[in-house]
Amino acid sequence: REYRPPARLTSQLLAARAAYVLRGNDQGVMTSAAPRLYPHMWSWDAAFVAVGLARLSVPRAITEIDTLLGAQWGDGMIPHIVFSPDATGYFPGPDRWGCHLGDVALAPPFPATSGICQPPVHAIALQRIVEAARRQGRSDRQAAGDFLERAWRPLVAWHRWLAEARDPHGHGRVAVLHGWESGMDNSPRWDGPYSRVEVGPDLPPYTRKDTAVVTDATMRPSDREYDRYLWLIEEMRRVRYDAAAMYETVSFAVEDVLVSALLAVACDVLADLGEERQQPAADVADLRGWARRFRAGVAGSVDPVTGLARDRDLRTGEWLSTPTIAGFAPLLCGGLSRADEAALLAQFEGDAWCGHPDLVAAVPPSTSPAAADFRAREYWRGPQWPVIAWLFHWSFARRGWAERAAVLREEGLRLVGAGDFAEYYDPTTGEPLGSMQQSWTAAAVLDWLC
Ligand code: 9YW
Repeated sequence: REYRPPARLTSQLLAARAAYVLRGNDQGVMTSAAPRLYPHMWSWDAAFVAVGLARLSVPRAITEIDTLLGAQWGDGMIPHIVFSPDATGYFPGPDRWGCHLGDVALAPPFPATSGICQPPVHAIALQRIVEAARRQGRSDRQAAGDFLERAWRPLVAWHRWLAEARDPHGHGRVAVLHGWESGMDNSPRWDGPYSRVEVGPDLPPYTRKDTAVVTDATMRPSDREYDRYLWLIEEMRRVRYDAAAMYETVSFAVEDVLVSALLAVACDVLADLGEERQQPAADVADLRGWARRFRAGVAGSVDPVTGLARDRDLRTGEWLSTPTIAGFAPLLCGGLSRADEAALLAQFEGDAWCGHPDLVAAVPPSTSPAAADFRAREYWRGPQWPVIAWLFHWSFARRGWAERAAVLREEGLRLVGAGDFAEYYDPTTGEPLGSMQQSWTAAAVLDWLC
């Protein structure tokens, strides 16, 4: 509790600094997720970055998503990392993934990519770009219209791939085959499934690079966790990233309730845009069908005792009920009865979550501060992530809960007010942690302030 937060910047200065961060991380046609720790493009970061960029330059926001879609795989998957040809400072890099080396049929030869995906928030970026363009002049509106035309098929293909390759039995929940696919790498949600991943004796040796940048190793996943992360990649490589084989064989396979909720929302957002802009009716019908299916899957995961949504381990069949922010997935996509939704909202705002008395800012921590698993400084095990606050803010606004959305914005700005644009924050002290000048943090702030 020693950290003493510096003074809050004015909104004007904070917005200017956020713009400066995105400018500084801009490599031309892609924005690094963070300057030193993550010198490449990450899939869901790119979508949030585009939301922020849309406030500065509609064409530049469009370029960001064009670059990402340029790396889409032949089956529709959008890879979780698009490697910058100009940067090397990240492990596992392209060679460890081995996707660009020729024997992975579906991967593009260039740019090099990873072989897994991340949460499908890209339709949100498209919608925000279209919306930002509406407030601009004719050329931006034209550019956004053309972009929608060109992004339509790739985005529908991406959602189709998630629905088919990652939910082949129609459970209404998307399977993730690596903790990284959830975007919440070492969340306690995954402790059970990871404990069942047995690292093979033939895991090729490796050297981490992240702990050279974030020198307080306790803020990052442990070496044991990394062994498992790398082992899963090994398993995927051995089946040449074939989606069906991966779903059957990779030793980590979990239905992710947050990703499922985001897919449901993203399908509706895209379908709304498609209807408005005369895209093919058959695509719109597919999107609506997936939205319904995944919304139902999310609602069906709710724990009758706690009211929180749950992930499900596909390898054991068991529901995973660790109380993390993912438990609030139904608030993003809807689908609960009014009473259940009201109870879940009360829980979100209550003293085990946003309203916990120890919190500096009332935005959702990644894990409940009231839970045994809570670690205030350990990555996805407790800290507050501004981008997650933004996501709930955006969803609440979309669902018509204007006052609640306004509170998340105000509290989110309190969290990031000193202008470090940290990756995550200690909820009990407000100390900025992980990487500074993180792009998606700056993007969230820009959207909030501009
Ligand atoms: C890593 C880039 C990414 C995010 C993830 C986050 C982290 C990468 O950084 O993962 O190597 O730890 O967990 O959600 O997209 O910001």
